[in-house]
Amino acid sequence: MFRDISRRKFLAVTGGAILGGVAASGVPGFMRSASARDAKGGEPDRVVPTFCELCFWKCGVLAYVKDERVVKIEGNPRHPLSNGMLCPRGAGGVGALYDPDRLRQPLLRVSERGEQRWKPVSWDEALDFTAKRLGEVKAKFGAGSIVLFSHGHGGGFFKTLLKGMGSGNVVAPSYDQCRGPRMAAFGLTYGTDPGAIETLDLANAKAIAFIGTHLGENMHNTQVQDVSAANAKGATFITVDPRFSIIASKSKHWLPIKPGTDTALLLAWANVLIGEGLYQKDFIEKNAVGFAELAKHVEDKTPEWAYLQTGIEPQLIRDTARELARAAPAAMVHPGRHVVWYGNDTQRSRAVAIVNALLGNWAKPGGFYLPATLDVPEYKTPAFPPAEHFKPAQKFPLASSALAYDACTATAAQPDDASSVKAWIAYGCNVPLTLPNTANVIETMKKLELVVAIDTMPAEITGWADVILPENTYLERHDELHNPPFRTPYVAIRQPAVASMYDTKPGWWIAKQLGEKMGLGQYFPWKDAREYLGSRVAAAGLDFSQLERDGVITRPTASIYDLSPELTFKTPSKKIELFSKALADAGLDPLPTYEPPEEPPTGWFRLLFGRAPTHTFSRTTNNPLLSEVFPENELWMNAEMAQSLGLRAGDRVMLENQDQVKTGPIKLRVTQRIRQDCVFMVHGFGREDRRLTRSFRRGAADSRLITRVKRDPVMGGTGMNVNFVTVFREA
Ligand SMILES: Nc1nc2c(c(=O)[nH]1)N[C@H]1C(S)=C(S)[C@@H](COP(=O)(O)OP(=O)(O)OC[C@H]3O[C@@H](n4cnc5c(=O)[nH]c(N)nc54)[C@H](O)[C@@H]3O)O[C@H]1N2
Ligand SMILES: Nc1nc2c(c(=O)[nH]1)N[C@H]1C(S)=C(S)[C@@H](COP(=O)(O)OP(=O)(O)OC[C@H]3O[C@@H](n4cnc5c(=O)[nH]c(N)nc54)[C@H](O)[C@@H]3O)O[C@H]1N2
Ligand code: SF4
Ligand SMILES: [Mo]
Repeated sequence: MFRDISRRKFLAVTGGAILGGVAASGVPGFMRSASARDAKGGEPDRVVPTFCELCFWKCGVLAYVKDERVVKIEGNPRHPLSNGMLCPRGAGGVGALYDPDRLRQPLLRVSERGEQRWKPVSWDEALDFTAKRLGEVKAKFGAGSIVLFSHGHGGGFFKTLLKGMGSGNVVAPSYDQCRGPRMAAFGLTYGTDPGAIETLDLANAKAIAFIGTHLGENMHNTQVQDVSAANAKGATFITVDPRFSIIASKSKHWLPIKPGTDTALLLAWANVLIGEGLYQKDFIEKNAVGFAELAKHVEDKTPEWAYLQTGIEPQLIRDTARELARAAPAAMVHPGRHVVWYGNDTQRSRAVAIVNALLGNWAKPGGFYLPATLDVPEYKTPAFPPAEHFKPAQKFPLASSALAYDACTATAAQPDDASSVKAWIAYGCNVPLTLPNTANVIETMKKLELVVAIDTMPAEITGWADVILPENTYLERHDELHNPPFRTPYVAIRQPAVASMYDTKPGWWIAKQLGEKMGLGQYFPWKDAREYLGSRVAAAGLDFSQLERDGVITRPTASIYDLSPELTFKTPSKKIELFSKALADAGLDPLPTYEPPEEPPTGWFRLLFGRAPTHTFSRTTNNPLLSEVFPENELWMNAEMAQSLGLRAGDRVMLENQDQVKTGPIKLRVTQRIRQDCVFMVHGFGREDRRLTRSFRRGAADSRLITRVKRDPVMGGTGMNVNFVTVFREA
């Protein structure tokens, strides 16, 4: 199958880079692969610059094409996110293109949902069906009954379609199952969130504390490069994690915290910084409100108090706080990204924001920098009709948008209730594995009038869809421009390296066709994506042919720091709000309070989960190249616990949670690198679609065991680290 790319070579390069990286530079994993000539034994016919979709960081890549096949992918040296390097997943993008299990043509269900019987149809038939059914649902239940679950860059075209229909229900698990609490917390404290490409000056930081956030497993390319640079310059890392993560292995201090107690640690750090007068006094005086209230609030949150909660020795709490203070303002507590852990997550993220404020690192080298954007005007289209919404069962005062979890709950509401959800459109979002409690999501989907899936692969979501619209992969399509706020302002283009394989189509084309069939053509007035992109780029005064040639256009940044003593923030007080009046007004704690987590009963473990360097959720678990490097997930268990349960490394074990949900088998990894009270697995495995020949039933799915969530009272995030499991050998 891989007649062009040598699989062995890929394994040698990626595997070597991960391990070599760990050993040498400390932070694992990207690869600067061999030259094009090495890869294929000859010059490529062309090299097409585009950007990656193996995760959502969107690094610039160069696709080497020979005989109309992509033979290799490298980092685009011009692109400021990749700087010529990719993470192993990005390099494995060829595997996404040539996965023989890909969806190949539009499919219509011919039986009950869940029976997985399909009939291949023409695009015309699939699109007619979808447009007609969406129209019927809208006519009967209103536009507010239609929801779009979206993840991935092409989702924008479907958002336009949804808004054109009059629905405001764009939901994203990357919000309420991911970084929502951080967005709320930094919004409340600083008036702005660090953003999708976090505005962290990691490379210049002299001390960085990582609260859980497991860079190294979390392979966001630019950040891994920046942290490697900081490491090379001798920065001090402090990692707070119940598990000895890759970044913990590169840290001066590993704080193996009791899960769910981080807010106690952060308050104790604030106690030390304030109590010992180590905070940036002048910065706080000129730039923050609520210091007196904060000082009083943390007065009794001593390291001795925190020790009883966290299990971290008081002296270590003091030492690490002092170490951060010594490096300040070039010191930070990394704000993390996936922060929906225990329900009180916005408050924990507020504590992170507050400790950063005490370090005085806003707009300072080695702290949070001020990004810039290369602005590209929008394509002019008519205004959308007023947006209708479904009615969530519970309202959250500071949720920035409709929530994915609520969309699922609202689907299960009364069948005749006009405010409940009736149709799901899923774009690049594998809802049954992505929302907590797979079995519940599946039961919910049975109640829907319509499920539409736009995907590249068979997946749990496509298995339940009425119609499957197969998108081509990122290497075969144009897409929306990418110009996020960043230290280097830039605009990047995604463009096809090779023609579409099979009978697959780009997302922009699918959305435009549906729009036209639904009488919403005015929102897609352009002929094709190239015309759309070209006209936007020209309106920005940029050269489109340069963008097509280089893949990216950058502008120098004036300055990403502001060293003036007094800054202005986008909060109501125009200052950093240590004490949050907005939270007080909403009846919530204006200063972060610590809630002790529920303890696992004796004999039970807390279930934790995270990433592996070579995979992105369920996106890559079937990828022929990446699945060979990391074929299945394992269950991490502390060695003493394994011994007391009579379990051995490599055993196939089953897991059962507090609600008698069982899953597995999964291979046991016995290690000293995790606390005794928890177990850990990588998310994205335990696939249940038989069409996935490489990942079907390999490993286990955390999502099935997450039958309980604890909602964040501020923004509605679903804290998912609140499930307990027992572990036993497979019968
Ligand atoms: N249990 C559990 N749940 C989690 C997490 C966890 O760790 N554990 N993590 C949470 C986090 S942090 C996030 S951000 C969310 C992410 O979860 P999702 O929003 O669901 O994102 P993915 O899992 O990446 O989506 C995968 C789907 O996109 C498809 N896909 C891949 N490429 C393309 C493409 O080019 N076009 C289209 N149309 N489809 C494509 C894949 O085939 C797959 O079906 O999950 C959250 N949910
Ligand atoms: N390779 C790869 N990289 C990715 C992704 C991917 O799928 N694959 N996904 C991307 C996305 S969308 C996101 S959101 C990020 C997610 O990556 P991060 O934001 O880094 O995610 P976390 O949930 O912080 O990371 C899980 C870590 O938290 C630890 N942990 C669990 N409970 C606790 C606790 O109570 N306290 C503390 N201190 N630590 C705890 C776990 O042991 C684990 O090491 O990764 C991004 N990068
Ligand atoms: S971090 Fe890796 S997977 Fe994500 S966009 Fe960059 S190269 Fe692709
Ligand atoms: Mo995420």
